[in-house]
Amino acid sequence: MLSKSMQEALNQQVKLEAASSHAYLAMASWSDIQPGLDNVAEYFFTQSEEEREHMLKLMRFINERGGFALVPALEQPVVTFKSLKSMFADFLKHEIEVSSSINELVDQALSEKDYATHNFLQWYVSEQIEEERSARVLNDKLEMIGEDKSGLYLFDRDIMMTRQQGGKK
Ligand code: OFO
Repeated sequence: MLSKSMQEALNQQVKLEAASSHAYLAMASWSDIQPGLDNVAEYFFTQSEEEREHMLKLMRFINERGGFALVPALEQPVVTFKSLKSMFADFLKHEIEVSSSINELVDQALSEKDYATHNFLQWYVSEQIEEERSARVLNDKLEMIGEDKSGLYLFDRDIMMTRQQGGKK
């Protein structure tokens, strides 16, 4: 059984995962209307769906453990970006924030001796390591490419491989 405070904290994470899904959906749509970024758009559409799955997984856990998972209200995310580089910088920043939020949940689970939640959260800990890694790799690549058009062409062509290398389909 979840404590009231654990339940509230997990519901906050539900909201953060939903907000991530929304933010990445906006990145997908913006990329979709830029010339030559079809695969970047696909990358963020997929990423957005994945964040929704993270949200659902949390909601099911909260309900299974005797809590009540709340569907969160969401604000409109940032929908336009000044460049591809700035969008990817936001992506990394966002993932770092999510990781730190997961770490706080792990802390709370430990301090409440809630080992079931602690165990459940380990999946998110591993997932965040992977997601931060992908976001860092992509930011590093963009840094190297700079304004080089053929580099950007290859970046778009190969972006889905970044997911596969991280074990994602
Ligand atoms: Fe939910 O996995 Fe990243 O944010």
